[in-house]
Amino acid sequence: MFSFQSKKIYLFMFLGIQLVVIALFSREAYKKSVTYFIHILRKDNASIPTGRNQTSTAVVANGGDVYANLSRLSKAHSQGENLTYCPKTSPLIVGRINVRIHSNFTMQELQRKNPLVVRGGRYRPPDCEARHRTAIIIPYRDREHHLKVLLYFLHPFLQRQQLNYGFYVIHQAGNYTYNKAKLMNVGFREAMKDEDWDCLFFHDVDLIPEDNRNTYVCDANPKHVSVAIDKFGYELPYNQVFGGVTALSPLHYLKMNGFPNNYWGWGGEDDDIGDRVSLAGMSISRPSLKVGRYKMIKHKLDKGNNANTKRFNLLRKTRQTWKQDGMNTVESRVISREYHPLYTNITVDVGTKAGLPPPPPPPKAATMADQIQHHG
Ligand code: NGS
Repeated sequence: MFSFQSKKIYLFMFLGIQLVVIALFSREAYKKSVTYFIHILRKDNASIPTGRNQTSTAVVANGGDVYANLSRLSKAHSQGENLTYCPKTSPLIVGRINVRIHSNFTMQELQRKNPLVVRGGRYRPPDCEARHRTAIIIPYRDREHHLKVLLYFLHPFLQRQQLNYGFYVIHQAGNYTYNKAKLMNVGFREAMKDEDWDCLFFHDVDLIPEDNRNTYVCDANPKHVSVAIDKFGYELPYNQVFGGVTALSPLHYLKMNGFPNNYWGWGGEDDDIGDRVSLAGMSISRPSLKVGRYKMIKHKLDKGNNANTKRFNLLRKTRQTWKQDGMNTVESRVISREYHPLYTNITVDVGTKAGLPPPPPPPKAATMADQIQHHG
């Protein structure tokens, strides 16, 4: 059937194909070994930050330990009162961080890992004057495990960025339906009493940042920070999203009259906040998907935080309501302010849909009869 000539052609074609396959394989192997060496070089770079004047960031190729070499900081000598400003880009910043969620450590151990954090969860770099003052505001109820994990990762993350920072946990008292946005209004008010913060990070307790180049400082516009969450395949779920982790300066915050107080239960309040940004004439800024990466700690639905069935109606009215409801109308009663070693805990009664309950009666002055009884 086949002539000798055509057999020869097939033989050459077969040999030709084999040669192409061999060439492709060896190219792949070559590529792999180059990538391997780059990886080793980068790893070395990341583990030894080279000094204060270095401006580029050290990249941990496959995710590094956020505590690596951090003890160097605690050994740094303070130069007294007149510190010079920290460099514009911290030389301690690493790139990708290995976030392995675990909580098999005690709070005391965590304190020992962060020896420069002082009462109330406050920190400032020991050897230079921070360029930025950032408050972390965490709305909270009954998520002890999450808080522990967040503190574990976020403290060293922020120290690497050479920030002056403070942690505020805003704890809703009682069992009434959760109101996250109102808690954030309280957080803003209470944090600003302490210090002239130039940036406030409103931070979900279950989101752990995975890239240290995601700097916790404010932009010229309100910033939506948690743009790439593992739960959403590290993509923005929709264009107007403004929940999770956001960063606003006090000026941004006041310009949009803070956050709404009337969203009780899950959902919608973050979309309302996003709308406020544009209604107040600002726009949303965002870090890149590469840097704004977060891991979400998995959890079951919270008790007392069912989906808010009124959220769609409320959202339709934001344009009419944002100036009448927000920071200018927030009513709450702070029950306690506790200064823990790694955070300040503010427990607050935010009331119910019907408003705040009447204040508790003042402690009764001891009557003469009580005093006589007391002295026996
Ligand atoms: C939207 C919600 C937001 C919520 C976002 C992501 O649909 O409040 O989903 O939710 N808006 C409304 O319901 C109007 S998540 O999947 O992270 O639980 O933040």
